[in-house]
Amino acid sequence: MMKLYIGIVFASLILSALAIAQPAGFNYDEAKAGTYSLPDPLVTISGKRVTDAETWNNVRRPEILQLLETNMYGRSPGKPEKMTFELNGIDAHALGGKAVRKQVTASFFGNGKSLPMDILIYVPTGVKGPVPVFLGLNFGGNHTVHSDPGITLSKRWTRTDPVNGVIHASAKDRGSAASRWQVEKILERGYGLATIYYGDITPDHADRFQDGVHPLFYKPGQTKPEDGEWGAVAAWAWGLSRAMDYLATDKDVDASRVAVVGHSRIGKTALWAGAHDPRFAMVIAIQSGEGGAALSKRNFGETVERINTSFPHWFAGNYKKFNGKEAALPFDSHMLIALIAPRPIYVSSAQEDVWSDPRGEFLGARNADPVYALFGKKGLGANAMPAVHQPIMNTIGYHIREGKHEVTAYDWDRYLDFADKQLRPSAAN
Ligand code: GTR
Repeated sequence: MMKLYIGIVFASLILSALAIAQPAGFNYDEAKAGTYSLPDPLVTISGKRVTDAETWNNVRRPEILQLLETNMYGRSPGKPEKMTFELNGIDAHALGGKAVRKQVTASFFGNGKSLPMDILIYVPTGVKGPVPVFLGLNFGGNHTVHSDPGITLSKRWTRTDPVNGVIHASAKDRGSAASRWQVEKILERGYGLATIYYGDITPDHADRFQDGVHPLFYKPGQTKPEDGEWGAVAAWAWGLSRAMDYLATDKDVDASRVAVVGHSRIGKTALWAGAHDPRFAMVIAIQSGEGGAALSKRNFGETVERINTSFPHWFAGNYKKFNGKEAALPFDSHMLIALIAPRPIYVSSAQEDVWSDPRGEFLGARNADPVYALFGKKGLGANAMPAVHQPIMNTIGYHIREGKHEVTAYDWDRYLDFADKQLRPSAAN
C-alpha cells in the first residue's frame, strides 16, 4: 500500500514537473525571439481587404475557420447519429445548501457503438432565474474539482500512469484539484459551473484513437483520424459543444451566457471550442501557450515541432507539415482569437510559465484587435504588455500573474470580474 502511495506521489511529481518544465534547447531569451510577419486577418485569400463586420462574418471568418480546421485542429463531425441526456442525480442542498448539484450523462451513438460523457453541474441556490455558467473540462475526473462526497466516482474512468499502469477514479482524490476550480467562489458570485473529465471524450494518449469518440464516426476499416480530421483537441472541443447541447435544455442555465474555460492543453481546447461554436458567449484561455493563444511564429518556448512530437495526437496529421516551418503557417493565434469576435475572450498568463510564452499570448490577443474594431469593439486596446497583477479588461481581457503554470484563486477572481463586466453588466461596478 505504502509502495503504491509512493508510486502515486512520484507519478504526480513527474506530471507536475512536466507541466512546468522549461526543456533545454528552446529559446527563452526575448532578444532571440526573432522577426516574423503575421498574416493580416482582414485580407482574404484572394487579396481583398475586409472593412465591415458582414464581410468578416460571411467571407473571411469561414475562410480562417477552414484554414485552422484543415491545417491544425482537424475537421470535426457534427452531432452523432443519436444522442441522449440522462439526469442521474440531483441534490438541491449540495455543498451545505449553497448549490444544486446535477449529474447528467450524455450518451453518443454511432457505428453500433456508444460512449457516455458525465457532466457535473453546480448552480447557486438562492439566485433567481437561469444563471450564467462556466463550462470546462477537467484533467483528473469530476470528483477532483471538489471534495463533495456526492460526486459520483466514475467506474469506467481510467488513466494510464507511467508508474502504476491503469488507475481508476478513487475516493482519495476527491477535491485534489479544488484549488483550480474555486467552486464556492464561482457560486458566491452568482455563476454555475459545469465540468467534464476530458478523458470521457477521448484519452490523452497517442495510440488510443480506438477508445474514445472517434470510432463512432469512422468509415469501415478506419482506425485513426485521417490527416485532415480531428485530433484530440478538436475532439475535446466537440465534447464541449455536446455539453452545450445539453445546457441549452437545462432551465437552471442561461445558455446564452456560457463561458468556456480551460487550462493548458484544455485552454487550447477552450479556444478552439469558442472559435468553432459561436454559442459560447465567452472564452477563458488559461496559459494555453503553443497551439493556443501564443503566437507560433515567435520563436519562444514550445515550438510546433515539439508539440507535434511530444503530443502527436493533439492536432490533425496535417499540422506536422509545419514542423520547423512556422513562417509558412497561413495563420497564427491572433486569427484563432479573432474568430471569437465580437464575443469576449480572456487570455491569462503566468510569469514563470515561460514554456507557454506569456508575451506571445499577449501578442496573440493584441493582434486580434482589428477584427474586434470591425464590430465597434475595443478588443484588447493595449499596445504594451501590462505588469503582473495589472489586468486589462476590454472585450479582450488579459492578465499575467506571478507564479507558475497553474490555476489559482487570483485567476478566478479576475475571470469572475471579467464575466461580471461582459455577461452581467449589472453585477459589475
Ligand atoms: C505541456 C505542453 C503544453 C501544455 C501543457 C499542459 O507539456 O508542452 O503545450 O499543453 O503540457 O497541457 O499541461
